[in-house]
Amino acid sequence: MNLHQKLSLPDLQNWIENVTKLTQPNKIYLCDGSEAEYQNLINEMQETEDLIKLNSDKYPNCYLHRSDPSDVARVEHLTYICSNNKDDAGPNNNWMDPKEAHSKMDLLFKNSMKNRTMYIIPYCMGPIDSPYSRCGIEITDSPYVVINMKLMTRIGQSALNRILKEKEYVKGLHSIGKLDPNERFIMHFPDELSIKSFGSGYGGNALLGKKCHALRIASWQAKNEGWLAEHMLIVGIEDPKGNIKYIACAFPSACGKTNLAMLIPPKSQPGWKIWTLGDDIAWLHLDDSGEMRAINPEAGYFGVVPGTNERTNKNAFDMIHKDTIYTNVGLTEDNEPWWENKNTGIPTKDWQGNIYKAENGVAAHPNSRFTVSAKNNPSYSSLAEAPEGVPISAIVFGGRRKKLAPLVYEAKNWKHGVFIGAGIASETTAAATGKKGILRRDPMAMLPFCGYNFADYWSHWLSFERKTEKLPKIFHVNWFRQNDKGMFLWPGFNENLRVLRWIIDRCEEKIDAQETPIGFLPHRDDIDMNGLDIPNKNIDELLSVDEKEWLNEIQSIGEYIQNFGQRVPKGLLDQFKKLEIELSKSST
Ligand code: GTP
Ligand code: SPV
Ligand code: MN
Repeated sequence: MNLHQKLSLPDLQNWIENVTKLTQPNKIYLCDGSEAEYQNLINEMQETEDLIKLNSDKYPNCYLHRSDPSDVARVEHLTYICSNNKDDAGPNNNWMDPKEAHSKMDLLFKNSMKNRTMYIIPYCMGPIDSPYSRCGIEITDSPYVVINMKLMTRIGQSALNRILKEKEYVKGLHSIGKLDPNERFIMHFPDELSIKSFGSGYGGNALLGKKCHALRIASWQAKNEGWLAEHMLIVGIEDPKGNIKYIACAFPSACGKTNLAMLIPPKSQPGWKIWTLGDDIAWLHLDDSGEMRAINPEAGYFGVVPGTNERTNKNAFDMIHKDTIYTNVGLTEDNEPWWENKNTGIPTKDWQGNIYKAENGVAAHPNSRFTVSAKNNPSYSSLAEAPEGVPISAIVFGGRRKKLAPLVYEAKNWKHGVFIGAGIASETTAAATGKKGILRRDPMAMLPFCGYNFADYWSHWLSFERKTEKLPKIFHVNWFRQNDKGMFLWPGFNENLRVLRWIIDRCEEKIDAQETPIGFLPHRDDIDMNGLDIPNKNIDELLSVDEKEWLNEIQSIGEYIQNFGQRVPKGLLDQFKKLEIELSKSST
């Protein structure tokens, strides 16, 4: 069969033909998703030095990719939502008129694949037989993208079969161009279900199934169809009796999702187990009975490397010792990957391949990443491929905040929970270019990823209360509180299970809590501190609410949401007013 016959959908054939004419590739290759194809690409990329083979005794089937030094993170200022109607994109997005955006992009794509192979990657986001899954096709000139998509999604013939049957799929066009930051744009066309990305080979900018499709485009589809596409991990927590509860947690980029999703219970918590469903994205649907269920649209992890070690995240540490693509880490003399806080080995080369000198800074880029199939995770859940997903008992929001936000608190009801999500603030991290450590509002951890106007997004969240009485409870956590010396007050990582246990106890209505204006906080004795050596004053600080500071916080949230004007739902403004009144009363 020739390519035309294999892609037997007129719309798909036309698109491929148009892209071919525009980009002028040397060769066209339709990916079948096989292991042999993966291995061939790996071999070719070693020849072109796009990949370096790592020490095969200690890191079998592992490779290092070094990206262009100017292309190491997402570029929020170059990412656009090109809705037909500007107001649909909202103040939370950069917007460009779709016609203008297409002509700008097509100029860049003109002849961009000359002397290159054009890869066609059919992919499925979600279990291949799930009614909740959605497909797409990414066209790219980057073999690095192909091998990453192979690990991160389900690519190849089965996805193509589903596309030919459903006739609806997201069209993603990608070229690395010249990797010139001045010719780099990530454009989304939600009304057309299409994406055009040029000039970057970095994960979130180039693996179009991930943030571009599964969040920006999918969030818009979800709004129109009554579901949610969220920047959330999904995890199952098994108690010593064998009961498993599932929760979904939204934390901003590089704020602990991967770590929480594969936590190993500390020794002092015998009998508890953690099962990973997903570490970055959740698609949430109400089933026929009104229960909220989640699937993970992805099939692999694109995780932050620095900080991963035996103590912080042993599952990830073990998992990335085989079948892993590393991007932008350092190297040891023995050709082993090295990163900050690996706690073993000595780096000799930095992430750009230069001789490593401590005085020049880090060996691994702070946003260096691993790509690995979820199947390699020791805590991979047997329900991760279940077409019907898993029932969600709690939604947990979080952020990276040195001050103010307690370790954990619970929303009083759904509306209040939506307000808490809308008010998330977090310190910026290396996952995006720009200044780090700046506190910014990041509603539902979706600021860089919501494909439409936040005001409409909040209305959509609120609408779920009218659809079902079985909604999950909503919580907020903060693992990142510091004392005045800059030390973390909470040990975090595996010890976070203690907080998850409180959350589950609350969901099961096993314990009561202290009511405060910002929500329900744990009674000190209800968080199991057995085996932890934390000064009482730290615990008091972690579980306290400074009402004066909170009044300032709520007013700043109020100012933020009012930037979204007339479209902000009344339900959210009411929450703001109620809280402002309550806090003004109690803080005077
Ligand atoms: P994205 O992949 O960018 O969406 O990030 P993520 O939310 O999955 O974050 P990840 O789990 O990779 O953690 C990011 C950084 O935070 C890593 O350097 C971790 O070591 C660190 N981290 C994660 N959990 C904790 C915690 O509980 N406490 C502290 N102090 N640091 C943490
Ligand atoms: C994030 O930045 O939230 C990530 C990495 O998960 S990326 O895929 O680049 O978006
Ligand atoms: Mn993420």
